[in-house]
Amino acid sequence: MRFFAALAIWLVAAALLAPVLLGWWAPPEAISDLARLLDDQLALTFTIIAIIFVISQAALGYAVLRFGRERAEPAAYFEKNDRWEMLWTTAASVLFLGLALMGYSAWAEVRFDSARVDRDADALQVEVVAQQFVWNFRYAGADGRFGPIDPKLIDDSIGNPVGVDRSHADGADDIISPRLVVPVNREVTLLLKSKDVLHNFFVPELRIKMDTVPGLVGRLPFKADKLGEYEIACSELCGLGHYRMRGYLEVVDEQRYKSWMMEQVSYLP
Ligand SMILES: [Cu+2]
Repeated sequence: MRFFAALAIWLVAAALLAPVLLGWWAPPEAISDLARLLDDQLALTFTIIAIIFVISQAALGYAVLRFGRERAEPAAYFEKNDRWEMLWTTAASVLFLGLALMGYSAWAEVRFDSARVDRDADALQVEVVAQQFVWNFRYAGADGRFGPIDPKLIDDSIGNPVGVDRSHADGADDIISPRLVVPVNREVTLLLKSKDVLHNFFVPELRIKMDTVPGLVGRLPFKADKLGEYEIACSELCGLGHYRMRGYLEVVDEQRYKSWMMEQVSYLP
């Protein structure tokens, strides 16, 4: 009986490890330095945790095998052992604090360093306006300045879902697109906004996600280094149509970006 109990423990442990070790579970391809940095951090955490997991599950199975109930010899009993207590508490603290400190730089990279306003100067700024249940992307146009916004001007039927003031010089050339098109290897800063409820901007390949909060502007920087089309998912349950709130990020070369921009300009009212 104890043999089967030990075997069951080891089998369950193996079944939990298999999807990761055999590559059945893997995140989608990373398309930025930051995504790879986060992946490395995750891999390091998983590796350390997996080693501890294997050792502890092996020991658990062994203990069941060795000291199972049918055995005549009882396991030694002791109330407490300060030395062991100290040892594993210290080991766990060092491990968790160490991982947190190592991961901190990756986290700070997005939340502090690259999100700094003064680093935005050369970045392509794109405003992301979420609404139930679509994504709108606004580019500042040739003048590089976003026009003022007035909620009274919001009108989806004339292609003005964000309410940009077209009569203002800054707003006349603003481009509004249902697709997020960015040049490859270019710093991009997204300015996240919401028209109604909480949404969440998530691109799995970039490993970035952030809430869009009504009344606030979230800054989300990224630099994609691989051409392609990637899905943007709304990652916050935002209403009945949440499941179909999906957009696309298109990473294109500089030339394609320019021609796409020209095309958009030709659609301007
Ligand atoms: Cu949503």
